[in-house]
Amino acid sequence: MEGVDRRGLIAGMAGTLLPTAAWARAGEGRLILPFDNGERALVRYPQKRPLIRLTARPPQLETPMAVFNEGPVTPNDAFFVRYHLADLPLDIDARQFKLTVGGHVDRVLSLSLPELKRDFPVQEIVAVNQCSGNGRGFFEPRVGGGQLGNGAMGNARWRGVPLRALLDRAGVRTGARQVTFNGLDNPQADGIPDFIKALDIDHARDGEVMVAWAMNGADLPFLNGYPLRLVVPGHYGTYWVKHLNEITVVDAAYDGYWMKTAYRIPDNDCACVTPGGKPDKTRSITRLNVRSFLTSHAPGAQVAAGRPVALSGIAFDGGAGIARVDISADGGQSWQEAALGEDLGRYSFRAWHLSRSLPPGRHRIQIRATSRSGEVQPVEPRWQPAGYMRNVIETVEIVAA
Ligand SMILES: Nc1nc2c(c(=O)[nH]1)N[C@H]1C(S)=C(S)[C@@H](COP(=O)(O)O)O[C@H]1N2
Ligand SMILES: [Mo]
Repeated sequence: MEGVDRRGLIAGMAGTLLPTAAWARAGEGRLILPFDNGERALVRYPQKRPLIRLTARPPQLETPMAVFNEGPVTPNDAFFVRYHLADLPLDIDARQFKLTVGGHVDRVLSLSLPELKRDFPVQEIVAVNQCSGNGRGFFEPRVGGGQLGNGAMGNARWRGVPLRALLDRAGVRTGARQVTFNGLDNPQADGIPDFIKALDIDHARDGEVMVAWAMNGADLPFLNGYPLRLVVPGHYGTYWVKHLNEITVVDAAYDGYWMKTAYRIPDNDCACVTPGGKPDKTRSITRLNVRSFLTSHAPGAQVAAGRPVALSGIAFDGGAGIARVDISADGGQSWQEAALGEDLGRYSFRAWHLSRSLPPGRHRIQIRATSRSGEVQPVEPRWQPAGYMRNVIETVEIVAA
């Protein structure tokens, strides 16, 4: 599937640090500096522009930070890609495809794509899909797993059917506890179990969780789950099952590997432990915490001193919505409130802008978002062994001359 392999080129460049040059070349599809996380190869996959390659089998692609400066909605061809199982479907016949809804229900549904699109209410929601491990590569001390920069996130307008409508049509029987979701990718011979996720029945029926077939007005890109994926607004990407073809209502808590063993976080208020430590008790990961980024300037960017600099970026949280974004240019000693852009809904990226001039010298720009529920980004990074849920106040150093 992979069209471009620039490993040789990257190997030749190893060790060089060219922040602004790398940034400039990002558009040409050669090198990228994903915000302090080293240079990486860009590769081109079907329906995608060149993206940062994390792994090839299965494909895992990260979005270059510069893309988030194009606007609060992430273009389909730049949206990140994450898979666990190398045995993913390589071609799907939309005419043969069926979605089944079964298990603890009165009647099993088996729906073709035209039936799904025709026989149920249609709904749209703008929501952020972010991988639990987004920013894992910045954890100190280092943790195992994909060393992601901050590009394993994206925001899109999803269109589909509310899951509740499907469950109602199937008729959920009393005693139902959870709903499980399985897609067309298969378990691996080396023992990695099938990727199946579960939501509590009340969550599954909240009217917001949806089975989506379109993203930003087009069919889902193949690598983002064609022809159907689950959209779980405000929740980490792990629940957003791709190539979704099996929905099963169960009358017990589902205890498959991807719920019981993987995607667990420390069961305490901060979902964190002392760096290097181990939690005594864990729970399943759920909602996104509040985060924000500067997208207008890459680390090391040069700006004119003493003249207004247009700083801008994005903020989001797990569904309360963004109340405010504050910017510091002195490493967190003083803060100035930024203006917020258009509100596309409480699950969406929210753009922010601030114009300010900087005296000559190096400036540590910090971005701090506060949600409408009062959640604010921490000054010190929180640590956990799986490297999930990074949301420390990010710092980007820029140079005014
Ligand atoms: N079928 C399937 N769906 C999946 C996964 C997977 O491995 N297989 N990974 C999940 C994880 S962990 C994330 S972060 C999101 C990423 O969505 P994307 O690839 O569309 O960006 O897909 C989720 N859905
Ligand atoms: Mo993920």
